Amino acid sequence: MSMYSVIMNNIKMTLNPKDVIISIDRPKILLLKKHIDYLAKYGTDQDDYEYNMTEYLRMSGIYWSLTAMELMGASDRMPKDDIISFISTCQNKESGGISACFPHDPHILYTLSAIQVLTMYNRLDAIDVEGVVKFVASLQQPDGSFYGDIWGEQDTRFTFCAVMCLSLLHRLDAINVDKAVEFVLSCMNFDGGFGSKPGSESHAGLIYCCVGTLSICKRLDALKVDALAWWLCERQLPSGGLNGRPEKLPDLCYSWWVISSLKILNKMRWVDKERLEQFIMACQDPDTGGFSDRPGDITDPFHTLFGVAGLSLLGNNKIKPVNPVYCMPQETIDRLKLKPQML
Ligand code: GRG
Repeated sequence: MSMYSVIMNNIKMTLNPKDVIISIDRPKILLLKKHIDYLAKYGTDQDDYEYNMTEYLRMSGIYWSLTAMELMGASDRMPKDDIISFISTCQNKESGGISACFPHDPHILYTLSAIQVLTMYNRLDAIDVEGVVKFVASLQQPDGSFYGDIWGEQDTRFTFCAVMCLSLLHRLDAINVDKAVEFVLSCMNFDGGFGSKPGSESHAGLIYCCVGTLSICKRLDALKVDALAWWLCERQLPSGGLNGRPEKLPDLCYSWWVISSLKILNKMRWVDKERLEQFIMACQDPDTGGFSDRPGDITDPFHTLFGVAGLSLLGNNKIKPVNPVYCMPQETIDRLKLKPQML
């Protein structure tokens, strides 16, 4: 590509980025009760098509719903006893790992979700905690990285899951933390961002995972803070929404991945909070309740958590404070006396 086309493309992107237009009839205020009713009802019809098609991520689904409900002060609307006994059935007796749903294979992501849920309920006694520690530690590789499960996919997401999970259990001593940090730093790019493995493109979701890992391991000193925060705030589009990397459409979930990272870096003032709040509000469905990825799309518990948690970071006083590293209520993190590093 000639220098002329590079410059022309840059001008085109600046003047006309991929984005959405928010129509004037989209919601502008928080529909709290609608969201509580939506999550309370979600999963009660076990014949529902969508419910059955999402079995492979059930454990994370419970984490997304429960966390959103906790933040909205309505966790009593969730079936606590059923959730706790469901989690017990998902722990694999040999490996100690936890699956999304019995009889799926255990995976570090669902193991983390289960630990987050049991921590919020203060019910770690419902599982074999030593088994979980053994499972997570068994996934660390000689280069410090983590596999997600026995099949060997390597990704910075799994490092974050391992570190967050063990820190919630106060068992970071079970892994080589210095090596885990070394692997994360080997994924840092020239733009200050991080990808899934060394040399992979920077992506806001993975930046959250790497910044979160470094925060828990108290190694934020290793970041190129200004370059990284600049890349993150450039994710905001004229609609106010954020994308996850250049030339992509905005998606509500980046209101979490980007804003939590900026919060940890103490650079939230680098985005336009009012326009972001307007975008998040526009992603609510006034009929069904819940939030969607973009205004007018179908809602789901994943985007509902990140809508609620994003608004919490923006300081909405109808929602409880969320911890930007753990994506759990700040009161839970305080109860555990955890102090992730913040700049
Ligand atoms: C405790 C909140 C919490 C998370 C656990 C698994 C994990 C740790 C974090 C996932 C971070 C991540 C990679 C988020 C991105 C999710 C997403 C919308 C991916 C879509 O990627 P593309 O490339 O989408 O399909 P874009 O937006 O780039 O078009």
